[in-house]
Amino acid sequence: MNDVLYSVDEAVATITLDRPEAMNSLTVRAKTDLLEALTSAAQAYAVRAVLLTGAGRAFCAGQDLTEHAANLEAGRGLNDTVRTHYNPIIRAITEMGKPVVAAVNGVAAGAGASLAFACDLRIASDRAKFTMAFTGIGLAPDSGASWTLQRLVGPARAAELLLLNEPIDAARALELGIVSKVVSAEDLAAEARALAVRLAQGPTSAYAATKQALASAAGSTLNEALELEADLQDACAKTGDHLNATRAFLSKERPVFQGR
Ligand code: T3D
Repeated sequence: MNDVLYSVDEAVATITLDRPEAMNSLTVRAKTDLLEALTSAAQAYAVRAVLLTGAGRAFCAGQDLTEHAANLEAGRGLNDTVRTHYNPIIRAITEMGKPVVAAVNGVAAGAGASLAFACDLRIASDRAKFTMAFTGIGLAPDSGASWTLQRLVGPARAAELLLLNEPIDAARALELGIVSKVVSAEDLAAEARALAVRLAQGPTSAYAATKQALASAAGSTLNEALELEADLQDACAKTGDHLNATRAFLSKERPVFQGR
């Protein structure tokens, strides 16, 4: 991997977008690296949580517009890059049976904002900024922003953010519910890591089931949600983590989750 750093420690896979000179914007190579890193994290048994962040002063400025302009000028258009690259990345995050935390260290623009929205939890530095950017260059939302953003902030706010493309700072993002916590830039790495480590020590199977239930319920009827919850709960109830945690509760001890 050239444009993404990948490391695993304490069952947390940290994925760092690493093109700080171009605000971690996404070239084909960066997107390929990102998908490879996410796939590795999803498949590695030893990984139980993922932390996604950016190197330097940006989280991710979305599509690399230098590469994009070259494609346009050469008449290659979008080359179906959304289906080929962005959609698999978003699915890798949302379908991964492990929690994914975005540590939004700086600006998140366009597909960079979409990446953060696709994560399960978002913690931001006080220097973070979100700008939807798409309409600013005559494009419509991609990488799931039309779906995720309105679930985070409601349809009216999502329309406002996507149509007007006005940047919002970290404090406003917290107010709108886009991020769950804002910390100082100096504290972000440690705070986000502590959150990811906490999740990595949790009931991984139950987290996977929770992600699946939430994703499904967003487009299902109450009866469908009740049915899926029953199936997922049945599966969770058969895990060693559930048995051990129940025993620990009755013994007034802290549960130790093995993730299965
Ligand atoms: O074909 C397809 O794949 C379609 C898919 C599209 C998905 C999308 O993501 S569309 C949205 C693309 N992104 C944008 O439109 C954002 C463009 N960038 C900005 O609006 C601003 O740069 C930021 C708000 C992100 C940051 O502003 P600021 O003032 O903090 O920094 P800056 O001075 O504008 O940028 C710093 C450098 O990063 C600068 O390079 P330089 O002049 O120092 O050499 C700038 O050109 C570069 N940069 C920033 N964003 C991008 C970028 N270079 C390439 N691509 C970028 N997206």
